[in-house]
Amino acid sequence: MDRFLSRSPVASGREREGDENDFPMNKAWANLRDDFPVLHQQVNGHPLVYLDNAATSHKPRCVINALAQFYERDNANVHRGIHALSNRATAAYEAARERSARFLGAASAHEIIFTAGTTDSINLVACSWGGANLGRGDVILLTEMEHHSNMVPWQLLARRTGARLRYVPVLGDEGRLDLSQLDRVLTPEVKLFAFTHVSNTLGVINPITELCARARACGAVTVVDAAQSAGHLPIDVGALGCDFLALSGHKMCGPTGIGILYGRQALLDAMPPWRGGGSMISNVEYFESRWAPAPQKFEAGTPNIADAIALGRAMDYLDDLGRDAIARHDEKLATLAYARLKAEVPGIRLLGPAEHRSGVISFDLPGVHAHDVVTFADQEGVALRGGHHCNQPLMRKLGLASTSRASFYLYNTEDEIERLIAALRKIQRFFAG
Ligand code: 7TS
Repeated sequence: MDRFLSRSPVASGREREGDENDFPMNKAWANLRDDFPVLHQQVNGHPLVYLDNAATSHKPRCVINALAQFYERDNANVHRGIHALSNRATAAYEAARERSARFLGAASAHEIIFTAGTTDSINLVACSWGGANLGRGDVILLTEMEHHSNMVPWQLLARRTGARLRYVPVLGDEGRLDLSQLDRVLTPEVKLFAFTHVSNTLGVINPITELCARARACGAVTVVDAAQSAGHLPIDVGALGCDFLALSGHKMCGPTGIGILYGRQALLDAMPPWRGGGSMISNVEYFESRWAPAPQKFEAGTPNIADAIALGRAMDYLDDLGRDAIARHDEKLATLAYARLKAEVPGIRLLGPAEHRSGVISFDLPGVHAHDVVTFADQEGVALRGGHHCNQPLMRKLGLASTSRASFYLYNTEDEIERLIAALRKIQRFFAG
């Protein structure tokens, strides 16, 4: 826990109340579930227990209202009109960029590119930076726990450029990276090292500051996949020293269809555009064009204006709660769930570490397919995910076809762990009988 407390406070622009060691730590935590309209419903005759937050999170009313307000009051295209609504829309869109820069500790809003999400952000780096900088003999280093989104774009790039892929191994069910192998795999041919901050299957939190430092010492550019961490842990790209960082709004209380690529200014300035169209140019002739500076260079066409603005509101919401407090909440629930599942569900195989972990817990109930687990849990009102979680190579390495997964977030409670365990016990009794 101390590692969260030791980080520098998040620049939210708002004062937090209460003692750092209190939990919940400020007024915003009181009645927090009331902020999420979707949580208050029955599913199959039971109050909903939503434990599929690694797939997507729910949205607080302030984010939903931000969307409605934009369409009801300010709707216009950005960066082109000089009428009142267009000016308002442009100001709000660019304010969301500034907000995102503060949220991530970026040096300037010019380092924030709005994308459709993590997948889109990683493809941008692969196409633009990768296409311009990689060639035969170069190595792209990944880890064995990467989501397909942080694997397939690099495979496509390797095929195009002749670069090779290499992997940092994962150590067994506990899921930690085998850092003793880093010197062997992180060699001077490695031009880019892409790794996830938090695994969406293992719940393991990787030592990304160390990975960035090691990569930098070797001259490799770093890409951090923050899809599972940006709404859960404090992140400061300056302190971290990464070159690129990707996130999805929908996993951090924001809307779907919006995400961010943070990129270090010097790299963005040197990168070619990856998509052509309106808004990304400074001058167009019939046979050639010149580009606008970053970030516009990477945002061709009409952007996702309303969702970017609502994402900024989600960042306000998260920082009002305090990302360090959210991290402690996730870890507390996940550690408790891990211990109780192990003690109370006979034969369960749990993935990921027992503690110092994020809120994602994958497990295998021997003799019951993950899809059966999820279907039965749904009958009890408990929303889980079953499958390979876009981690097929990792699953194969662990000798599994699929797992069931419970993933916790800020609105989950200890009572919901009770409901999860009761559902799993019932499933076991059904399949035993
Ligand atoms: N990287 C990680 C670590 C992820 O967990 C995900 C989505 C992505 C990238 C892709 O994010 P997207 O928003 O672009 O789709 N993970 C999951 C999951 O675990 N269940 O559903 C989606």
